[in-house]
Amino acid sequence: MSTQGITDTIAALATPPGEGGIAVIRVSGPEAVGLADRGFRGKVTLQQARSHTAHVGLFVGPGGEDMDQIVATVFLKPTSYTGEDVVEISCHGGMLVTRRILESLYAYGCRPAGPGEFTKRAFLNGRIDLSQAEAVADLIHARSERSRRSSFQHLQGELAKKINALRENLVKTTGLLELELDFAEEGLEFAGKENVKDHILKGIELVSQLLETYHTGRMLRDGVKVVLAGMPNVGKSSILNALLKEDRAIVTDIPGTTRDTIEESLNIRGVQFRIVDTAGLREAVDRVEQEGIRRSQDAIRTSDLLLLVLDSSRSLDAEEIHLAGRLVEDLRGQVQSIVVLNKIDLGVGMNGHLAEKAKVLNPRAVVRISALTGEGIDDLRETLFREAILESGGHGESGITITNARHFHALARAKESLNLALKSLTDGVSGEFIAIDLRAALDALGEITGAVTTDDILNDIFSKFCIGK
Ligand SMILES: Nc1nc2c(ncn2[C@@H]2O[C@H](COP(=O)(O)OP(=O)(O)OP(=O)(O)O)[C@@H](O)[C@H]2O)c(=O)[nH]1
Ligand SMILES: [Mg+2]
Repeated sequence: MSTQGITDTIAALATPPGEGGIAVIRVSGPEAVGLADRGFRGKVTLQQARSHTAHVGLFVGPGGEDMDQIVATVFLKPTSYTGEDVVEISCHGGMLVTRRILESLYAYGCRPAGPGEFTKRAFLNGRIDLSQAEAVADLIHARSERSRRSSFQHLQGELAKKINALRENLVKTTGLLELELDFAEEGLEFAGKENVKDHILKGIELVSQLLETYHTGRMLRDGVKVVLAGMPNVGKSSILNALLKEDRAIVTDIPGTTRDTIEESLNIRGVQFRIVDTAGLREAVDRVEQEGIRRSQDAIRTSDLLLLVLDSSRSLDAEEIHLAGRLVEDLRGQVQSIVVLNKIDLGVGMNGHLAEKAKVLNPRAVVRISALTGEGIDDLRETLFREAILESGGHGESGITITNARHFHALARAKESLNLALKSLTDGVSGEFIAIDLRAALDALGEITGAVTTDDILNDIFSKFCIGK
């Protein structure tokens, strides 16, 4: 696959639509310089311009009318973003200005770019590999510092480097195995069983390490889902509000105030959290509440971290204790949890029984707070941060993290094939079959960087981009 045959020149707004100081329109393709030049009036023509130079001038439409004063920056192939000739037109950032300039470019012979088409061309021209192309989208969408850092690392080609090194090793091993097959009659051995085994084992280890980072990686990308759960009136909504520092959820002293789940995002020291407030758990009094509680249970099951909130100031009746006990039973070992003892401003009541029960959950931490006075809220934030990142196998700053589902599934297939190869090897199966499994692993790994790819994969990836990227 290559851009041979790409003859059209594309144009699109690269900055967000709307009003701003400046906007940038990107033009890329074999005719980029010539077509942009048709609207450009400056001291030199863009065709005379050297690569990586910027030129002030006017932009005029096909009817000769002035549109705006612009700066045109010329990047000649191959050292441009797309690997093709590129002109970036910086104009004033108005909806109408950008629209008129774009329309003129279309009139001059450019075609409107599709979603992700610039980045797709960069990939097809070998400027970046597929994992880097995807990192462009992830970087743009990064909402937390950690996620930005991880995407940037992929953009720098760190993941590709690891995958390529592994592929090279496996290619060599597979090559030797296949060579051996050609000389089977002579009984020659090139690969050496131990050597092959060694390479496969190393491959499995690396792939497993990468796979393990996915849970944390996904949390970094989408945010850590933290669910506030507990009996009615214990102060779940108050805690949500205290964490957000705003009056987001309705708080009253009527048990059963929260009906529907509420989700809000919160950034703690660069980590994105999705905090979910839920309806208090009890035998529901009406159908609305019943549905609310069903949603609470769904949220609890799918949480990354559960905050089990208890009212530390009062003792519970038998039914409440029974329900809490059931929740604790249901959750045992399923979800990581933190026990939050709320309302400490009221003094400690007789709720020891439940706190005792909650120990079955083997909570990562017990935090004492007052959502009313704010005492302990900072401690709760710190605990959230620590548990979510440091304790969940979270990674140092330098380790590579898998954040992309496509990469995860490709790695999982590679691991499966490597395991099959290992089994065949230990079972003494013919090298032919081992080579087939290794080839399958290589293909799966190659999908990550785009060394092996199909139009379907590419379309799927780039259709998720916005236009202009
Ligand atoms: N004294 C004191 N009162 C609190 C504290 N936190 C919450 N409350 C009060 O407890 C009552 C219930 O608070 P909510 O936040 O609505 O409780 P909830 O758990 O969301 O209740 P449901 O939505 O009914 O499940 C309200 O009157 C709050 O003002 C606290 O730390 N100290
Ligand atoms: Mg509530």
